[in-house]
Amino acid sequence: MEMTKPIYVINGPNLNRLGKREPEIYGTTTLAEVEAMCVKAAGGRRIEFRQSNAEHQIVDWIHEAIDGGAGIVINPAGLTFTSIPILDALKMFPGPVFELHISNIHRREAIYHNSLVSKIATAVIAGLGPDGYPTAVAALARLLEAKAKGAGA
Ligand code: DHK
Repeated sequence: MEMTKPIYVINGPNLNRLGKREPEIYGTTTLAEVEAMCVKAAGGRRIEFRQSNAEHQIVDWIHEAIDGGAGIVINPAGLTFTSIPILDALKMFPGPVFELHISNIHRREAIYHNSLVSKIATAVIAGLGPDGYPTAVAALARLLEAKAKGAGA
C-alpha cells in the first residue's frame, strides 16, 4: 500500500513564472520542465506536482498528502519565512518532508534567512537551481524505498 502512494511536489507563490522570473537568480527552466524532471527522477513512483500563489491552497494540498502521500518535496517560496499555517500543516504529515529552494537563501538578503519550514523538515536543499527538484525527488524516493525495505525486513 505505502509503496504506491505518490510523492507530492508543492510549489508556492510566483513559481508559476519560473523561467521568466529573475532568471539571474532562478534560471530559465520553466515549471513545466521542472515537473518533467521530477517525474523522471521518481523512477516509477507517482508524482503529484502542484503550484499555487494561495497559502490556503498549499495547506489544503498538505492535508491531502497527509492522507494519501508517501513524502513531500516543498518549495514554499516567500511563504517559507512567514507561514505558520504551512508549518502547522507540515507538522501533521507522518512522512519525510524535504524543503527545497532554487537559490541559496542563506546567501541572499536577511529576509530569506529564517525558514519556519526548516524547523520540521527532514532535509533542506538550497542553491542547486532547478536541478534541486529532481535531486530532492530522487533522494526522497530512495529514502522511502529504504524505509519500505526496513519495514519489510
Ligand atoms: C523562491 C522564492 O520565491 C523566494 O521567496 C525564496 C525561493 C527563494 C527559491 O529559491 O526557490 O525565498
